[in-house]
Amino acid sequence: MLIKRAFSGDPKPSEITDAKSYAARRCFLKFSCATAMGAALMLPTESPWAEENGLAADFNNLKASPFSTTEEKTSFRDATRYNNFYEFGTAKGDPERNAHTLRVRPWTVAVEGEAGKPRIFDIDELLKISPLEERIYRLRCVEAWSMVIPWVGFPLAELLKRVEPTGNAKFVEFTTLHDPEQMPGQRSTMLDWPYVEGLRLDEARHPLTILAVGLYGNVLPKQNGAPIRLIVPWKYGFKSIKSIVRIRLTEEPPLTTWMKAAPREYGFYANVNPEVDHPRWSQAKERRIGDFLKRPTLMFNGYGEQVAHLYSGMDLQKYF
Ligand SMILES: Nc1nc2c(c(=O)[nH]1)N[C@H]1C(S)=C(S)[C@@H](COP(=O)(O)O)O[C@H]1N2
Ligand SMILES: [Mo]
Repeated sequence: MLIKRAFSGDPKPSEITDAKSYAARRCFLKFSCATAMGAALMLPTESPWAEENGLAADFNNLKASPFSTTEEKTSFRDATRYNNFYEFGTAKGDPERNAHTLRVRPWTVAVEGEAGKPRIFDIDELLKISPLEERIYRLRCVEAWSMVIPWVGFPLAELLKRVEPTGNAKFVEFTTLHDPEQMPGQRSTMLDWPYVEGLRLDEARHPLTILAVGLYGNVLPKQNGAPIRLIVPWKYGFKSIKSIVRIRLTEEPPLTTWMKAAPREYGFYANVNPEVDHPRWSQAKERRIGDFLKRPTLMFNGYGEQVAHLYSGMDLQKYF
C-alpha cells in the first residue's frame, strides 16, 4: 500500500526528457515549486544530472538490444527515487537525497589481475568502448521488489577482451569507490567498505551481463551508481554493484561484501530462485514497483533460457 502510493507507475518514463513536467511533478513532493519550475524553464533538453556530471547525454542513436524485455517499464521517477545504495544511507530515498556529493569526473576504472594487458581506463574512454545499446532488463532485489529499467550499457565481455584474461582467470572481482568524504554511509561500520562483488568468469562473459552507464536514454544518475555499474539481470540486485573503480580477474572466488556480512543469508551465486528462501523470508513472490499485487518470481528472474546452462549439474540449494 505504502509502496503503491509513494511510488506509483504514473507518470510514464517517456516523459522524462520533458524537464518541465518532471519539475512540475516534483512540486507535489517538494516545497521549492517555484525554484523547480524556474530551473526547468531555463533548461534545454538535457536533465540536470547530465549537466551536473559535466556530460550531455549522447545516447541518441542507441541500438535497442534483442535481449530486452517487452514488459512495461517502471517509471523513471520510481527507478531514481527508490534505491539501494548504502554508501548514501539505508533508506530507499537516501541515495537520491545524498548522492550529490559523489564526484563522477575525473573517474577511472582499473582492470587488472590475471590479465595479459591490465590497464586503467578513463570513464570517457569506456563510454566509447563499443556501440552502446539500450537494454530493458528486470532488476529484482532480495527484498522482494522488482523494476523494469531501460539501461544504457555495453557487454562486460567487451571490456574483459581488451585486457586479455590469462588462463588462470576464473573469477572477476568488482570494487566500488571507497571515499567516506564523498560517500557518507562509509563513515558507518554497517558494512565492510568498500563494497565488493564477484562473478564467475563465464557469468561475467555472458552477453546478458552489462556495464551500465545510463538509463532511460540519459547518463546514470548518481543514486543509480554513476558513472558506471554492473547489471546482472538473472541475479538478485545486490550483485549489480554501483560506482565501480576496479575490476580484477582472479583465480579464487572473491569474498563479497554481503557474504562477509551475513554468509547464511547471501551466497556467492545469488541467482534469482523462487524455490530457495532467504533465511528470513520467502523468495517466491515479488512486487513490481508501481503494482499493487505481488507476482510470482521467475527462476533466474525469467532469464532461464539464456543462463540455466551455466549451472547444469549444480545443487542450487547449496550454491545459493
Ligand atoms: N556499491 C553498492 N552497490 C550496490 C548497492 C550498494 O549498497 N552499494 N546495493 C545493491 C542492491 S541491494 C540493489 S537492489 C541494487 C539497486 O539498484 P538501483 O538502486 O539502481 O535500483 O544496487 C546494488 N548495488
Ligand atoms: Mo537489493
